Amino acid sequence: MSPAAAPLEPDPMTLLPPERPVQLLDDEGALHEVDGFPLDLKDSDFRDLYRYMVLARRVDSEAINLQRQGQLGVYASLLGQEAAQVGGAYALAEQDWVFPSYREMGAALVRGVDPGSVLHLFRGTWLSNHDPIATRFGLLSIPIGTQALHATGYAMAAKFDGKDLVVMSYFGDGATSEGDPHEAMNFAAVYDAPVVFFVQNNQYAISVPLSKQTKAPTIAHKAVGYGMPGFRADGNDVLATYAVSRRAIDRARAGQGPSLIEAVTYRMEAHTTADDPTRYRTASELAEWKVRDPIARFETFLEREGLLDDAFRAEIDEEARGYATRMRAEVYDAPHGDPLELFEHVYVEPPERFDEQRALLRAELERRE
Ligand SMILES: Cc1ncc(C[n+]2csc(CCOP(=O)(O)OP(=O)(O)O)c2C)c(N)n1
Repeated sequence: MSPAAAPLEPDPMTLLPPERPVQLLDDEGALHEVDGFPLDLKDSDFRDLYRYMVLARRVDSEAINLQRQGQLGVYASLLGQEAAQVGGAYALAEQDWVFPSYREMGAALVRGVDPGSVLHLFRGTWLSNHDPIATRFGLLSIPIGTQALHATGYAMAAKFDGKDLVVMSYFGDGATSEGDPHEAMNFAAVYDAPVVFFVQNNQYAISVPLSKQTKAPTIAHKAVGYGMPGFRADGNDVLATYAVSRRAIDRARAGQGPSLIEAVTYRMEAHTTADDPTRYRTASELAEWKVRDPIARFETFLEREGLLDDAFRAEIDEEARGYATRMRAEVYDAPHGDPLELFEHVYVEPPERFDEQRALLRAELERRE
């Protein structure tokens, strides 16, 4: 007989996920250990997790400011999702890879990507100014769910090459309603690829609430159909997102294949700076989630543990100001590239229609000069 599953992990036989997400920090910031999800963190890790979350929030608000100043065309905020992003990325090893969507500034910070560099995508100057190979952090992906395929492909190749690495793909609840993540998860399961699909269930796909985009009881249930475990984590509890990710990453590294993590969270800001969320969600819903703020909850924990003092806060503040300065320096009036570059780097041997389209665009640009 298989041992009884801990109540908060998927059933080993049916793979069915638990209803209640894993939570290590309660709403008052008190730590409760959960069977099957041990914490292997030191005090310095706790402080680091806090530092990354605060920096992510500060960098995020600076990006919103830059958009409001007209320096960025659009920006997708992570406000409220700091714990989901930071906890997951923090559980990765140095050699592991991340394939992000467009909302992963927090995960980017943890991986050592300079936030200013990725803003080029939102300014439309270039795809990014970071080196994906050096940082093992893929380019931000605007087409929904495509990065899940990149993640599976990369993980399958790494396995074929006998490399010790795990790949994490971040995407949203809405992405699970599209074809690419479906194919990515199925292939990953069939090939036992070392990949973790980290779904930030922030309750909305732009204006479409979760209840209107899936009939599945939870996002984690979708894993059952692929034959992989689906874990659920309180996405506003950084210790839960870390511990659940640790478990899924260790599994993948040990050759046991992929898993899906559903981090239950909430997007506190608009979908992007081009969106008006008051048209589709209520002030009371927002207020309900505000009290579950991931940073405030972790702060209470750190204070209880005596790990937070003014000197540390000042240090983070200084670091955040440094980031903001560099972000402004990087994107302020950064020149736009040549639109004709659209046609570069796509095909080794471009099809004929590319030549026609390039000529059309060139003529259009000349007419506007
Ligand atoms: C292939 C594709 N289809 C549609 C869109 C338009 N679109 C942009 S964001 C979005 C919703 C995504 O929601 P979700 O996956 O939950 O991620 P979130 O934005 O909430 O982080 C859609 C449909 C797109 N970018 N790419």
